[in-house]
Amino acid sequence: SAASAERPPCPVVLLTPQGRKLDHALAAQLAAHDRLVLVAGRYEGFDERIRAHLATHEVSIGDYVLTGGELPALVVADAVVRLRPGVVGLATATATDSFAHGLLEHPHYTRPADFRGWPVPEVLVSGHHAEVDRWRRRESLRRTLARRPDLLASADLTAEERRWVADLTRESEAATARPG
Ligand code: 4GS
Repeated sequence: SAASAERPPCPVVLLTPQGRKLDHALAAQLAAHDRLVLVAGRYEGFDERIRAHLATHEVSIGDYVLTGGELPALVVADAVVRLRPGVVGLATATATDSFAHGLLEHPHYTRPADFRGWPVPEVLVSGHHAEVDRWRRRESLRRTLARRPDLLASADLTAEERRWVADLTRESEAATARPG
């Protein structure tokens, strides 16, 4: 019998600069399905009948032009597959990472605690886990405010985090206004 009679419908994604820009929300939506068809074109666009009758999604990985849709297909596959259970070591690693909670990641440090005289921030070697968590959330907000303030508008922040954003905004405004 026809495959369509045996399996639930699955997304059929055309990779094209004309599509919706890939983001975490779209990756998560695609990851909710057990199957995914990615359609990559080369040189010209797609036959309009593929777009009109077969595609369920048109997705772009960014506003630039490549020679084919294969790399965009791999980008979508990678972003989607890592959201599937068991693919990334800890289930929490993907739940706590950057775009899952709508903010940029805080800085990361490894060892040694001093490299060429550049120290790891003291709080991170203190062993105070609650303080480390606070530092990370604050640095995540600092980075998001500096580089992607647009993300803060839709981020889901606690009252304390909103206070930090207000403080950090004042700090950076003071730094900009300061002469010299
Ligand atoms: C993209 C992109 C892309 C467009 C494929 C010109 C060959 C090419 N696909 N996101 N024809 N950016 N596709 O550049 O998805």
